Amino acid sequence: MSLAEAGDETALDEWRVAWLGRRGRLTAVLRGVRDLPAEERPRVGAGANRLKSALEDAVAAHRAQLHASAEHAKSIDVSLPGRTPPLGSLHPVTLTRRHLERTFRDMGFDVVEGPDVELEEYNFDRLRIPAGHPARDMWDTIWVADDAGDNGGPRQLLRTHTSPMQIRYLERRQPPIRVIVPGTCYRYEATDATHEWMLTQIEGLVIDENLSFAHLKGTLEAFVRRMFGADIETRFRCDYFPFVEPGAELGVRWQGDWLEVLGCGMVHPEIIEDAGLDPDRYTGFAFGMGVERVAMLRYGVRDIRHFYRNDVRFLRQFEGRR
Ligand code: YSA
Repeated sequence: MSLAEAGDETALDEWRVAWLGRRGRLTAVLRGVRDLPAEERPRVGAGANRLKSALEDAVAAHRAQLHASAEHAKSIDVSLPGRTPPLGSLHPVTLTRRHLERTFRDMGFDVVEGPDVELEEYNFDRLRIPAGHPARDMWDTIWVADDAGDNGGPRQLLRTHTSPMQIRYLERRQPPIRVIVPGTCYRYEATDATHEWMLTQIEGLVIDENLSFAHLKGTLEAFVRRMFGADIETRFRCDYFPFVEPGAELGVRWQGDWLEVLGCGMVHPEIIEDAGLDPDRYTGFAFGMGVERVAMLRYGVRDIRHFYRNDVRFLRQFEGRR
């Protein structure tokens, strides 16, 4: 073993004794000096003594080094808990959207998504809202400036609701249909405690034979109870949307008042017919729900504008929630 290989005090002492101890190798050399011819004794004696003091210095230095690393090891408390790296958490609207999706999945719905940038045709015309129709005023629109539109091509916009996906889905699928479409929508409107210009909706579409308004009511009431518990108070009121007949809104009791959560209705027979289906055979219902409104109910948030203000003091309250 070399001196550098002596990893602890015991090994270091073994090395020291082997070289410098009473029976050590260097000690033997020193003892042998007296047996040498007289003219060689001074040279060999002086050399061996120099070597002895160099080895003693090396042993002392090595010992100091061993002590220093032992002290260092003592200063690390390996039993202390580690430092937790800061973790992000899910936004309350994402948490709510995922919860809603799970609830509808459990009720047998498929989940699909559609484009945020939509054609005017799908957002309005094919939902029976032609240009100039007063119902267009219900959805103040953010238009996408684009050459095609300006040159007479199809006009594009940021979808004002998720309902255009009803048309897109009907283009591809045959009944029975039971689907929800979550997604972001955009409206050119002033904000207040219950209105944002950017909002998340979940569209629902169900088409089959023999469906009536009773199925719509039963499905939405079952959903609301799953989501908020059996004691939640709900009300349906008549509402108008050009793509349904009849139309309704569903409100839930919230902080002593009613909060509108969704618009809904029986899919208009013309929309069923435009999809190439026989409206005497197929009927259906649809709904469009505001996810931020549901999140307000779920977490007791009184002002919708908190959600997108990005104030970490607000967002931190949802850490660790599911
Ligand atoms: C109606 C009938 C159907 O068969 C299918 C869908 C619909 C809903 C329709 N497309 C629609 O958008 N209706 S709505 O303008 O009343 O919005 C639906 C829901 O989105 C509202 O009930 C509300 O919960 C939410 N919402 C609307 N505008 C909002 C908003 N949430 C936050 N900020 C806004 N500005």
